[in-house]
Amino acid sequence: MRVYQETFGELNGQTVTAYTMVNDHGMEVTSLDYGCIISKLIVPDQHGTKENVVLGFDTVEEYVKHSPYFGAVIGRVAGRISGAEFELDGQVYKLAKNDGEHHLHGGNVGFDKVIWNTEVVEEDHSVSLVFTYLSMDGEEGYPGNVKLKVSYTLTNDNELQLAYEGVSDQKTLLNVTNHTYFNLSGDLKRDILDHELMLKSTQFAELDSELIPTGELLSVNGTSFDFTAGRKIKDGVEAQHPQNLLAGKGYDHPFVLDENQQKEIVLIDEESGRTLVVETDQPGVVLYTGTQLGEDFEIRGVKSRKYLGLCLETQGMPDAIHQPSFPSVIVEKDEVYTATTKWRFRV
Ligand code: G6D
Repeated sequence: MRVYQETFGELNGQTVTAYTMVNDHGMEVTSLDYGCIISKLIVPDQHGTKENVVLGFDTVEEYVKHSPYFGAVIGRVAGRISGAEFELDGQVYKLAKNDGEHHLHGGNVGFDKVIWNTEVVEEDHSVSLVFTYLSMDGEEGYPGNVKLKVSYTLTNDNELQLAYEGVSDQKTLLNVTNHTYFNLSGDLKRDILDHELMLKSTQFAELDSELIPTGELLSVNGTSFDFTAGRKIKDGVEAQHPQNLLAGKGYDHPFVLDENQQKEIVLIDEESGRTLVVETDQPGVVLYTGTQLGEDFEIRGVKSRKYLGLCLETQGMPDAIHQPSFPSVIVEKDEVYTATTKWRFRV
């Protein structure tokens, strides 16, 4: 196991550093202190060929100009908050409207757009990057001074553990995730339409035309949203289900996980033989199939396009602050918020 770091670029006069963790079995993870962005994740295919399986760039400028949250930590609140405001104890908090009339992914300068302090921790059988950041009271409209810690730990079992922790000096909201776009084909050789996904989820959140949850949970039974026995992503592109059409011919939906930490999410690319197993302690996962990816830029020489990557954003349910039936994203004063997700790669 080893870690090395190098200067990646500069942002507003601040140096951006890239940290690369390498294990003994061909897995490498590169993360930036800018947005805790996972910019590269290299794993072998069934023939031992080591290739990158995430969407990312090699310059800060490209992230600033083009990135739809590639690889980034998302917060204070992942997903949309309808009307870009919420009420806590009779006080209304107004947030940035960075998605039409709504608030998305923590606002204009969310966790994905700040530079985090970084510490490297080396153990016998793992290496970790520990990112910390103090989000000040009123930042992006949210209450409370919040101390955040994000840890990425690479093991020799080809597993990356993502752990989030937050403590606020006032009651506030927290729902943190990572917005990595996966593409298991390797170096973006193909899109993700032939990836097969297995998801232990029998319900998903119905969205309205502005991608805001209506509060209704729909059954997956007999639909293109039923991944319980495995299903190719392209099914949701070709389906006529109103919710697939509404998501731009694909998926952009929160799924309620029926189980946690029981191999609840498995993504397979048959041609490369790569498998990703995701386990989490979070109640939900947003499956986003890159239906809004722009076509006006390249990603390491590959023209960006719809379906070039998919996100498995393990998290609380979007707009939970406005949906009493969803698990709460309210964090009390001095309460320790924690969330953990593991990505295990196999061939
Ligand atoms: C679009 O609706 C989608 C979001 O789910 C995604 O996170 C974002 O693009 C990058 O707004």
